[in-house]
Amino acid sequence: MNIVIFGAPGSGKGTQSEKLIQKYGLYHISTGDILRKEIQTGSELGKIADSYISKGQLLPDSLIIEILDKLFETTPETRQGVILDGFPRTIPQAQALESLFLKRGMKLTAVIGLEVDEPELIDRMIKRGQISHRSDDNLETIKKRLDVYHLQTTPLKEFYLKNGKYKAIQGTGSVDSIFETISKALDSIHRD
Ligand code: B4P
Repeated sequence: MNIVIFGAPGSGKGTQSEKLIQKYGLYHISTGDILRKEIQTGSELGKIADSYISKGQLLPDSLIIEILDKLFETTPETRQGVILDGFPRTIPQAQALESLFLKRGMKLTAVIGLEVDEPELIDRMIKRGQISHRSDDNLETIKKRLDVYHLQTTPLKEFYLKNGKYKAIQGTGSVDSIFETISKALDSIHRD
């Protein structure tokens, strides 16, 4: 199983991914986590990532695609199935994922689209910011991230609806009830 978990910032991609990796034994690839680790260690990549993340912008496609390609090349565990959390975020990234999978004989099972309205997204990220102190979880940057999401990331929904991979999931309610809905959707795809 190779899954993309898709949604606006704060829609619960990371939260649901944690549960999905436990149930399905998938390898978790969170581009946000990868970049935050680089920032923590103060690497060159971390410095570049910080300059985009703290402004609520996406990193350049070429850079993020190179990171992913290297990760697949050097991580044999990705062959057991992956959950991609935060990638792809643009059409060029989705096209790169297609060739990345093709090169390795992997197939995309489904795109789980977590759908949450904007006031709830803002509320969640503000709350998270109070605990995480993430440089991008403040109101000004959150608004910028939502603009970027509408402009650069939402076209992906159409992209994946067209190829029949997109499964819309209501992303509000308890974490467990959302997880149950996702599991049912995945189990029915797997049975077919
Ligand atoms: P990400 O790390 O992907 O950040 P995110 O979209 O904010 O997180 P997510 O949707 O996973 O939210 P979470 O589960 O934590 O990206 C950060 C930045 O990195 C991007 O803005 C960009 O700059 C850069 N980046 C990453 N990938 C990139 C790419 N491919 N290309 C270019 N740049 C890239 O949930 C949020 C909060 O809600 C949590 O506090 C959680 O506890 C809470 N929550 C979750 N589910 C809930 C529920 N059901 N009810 C109530 N609260 C809930």
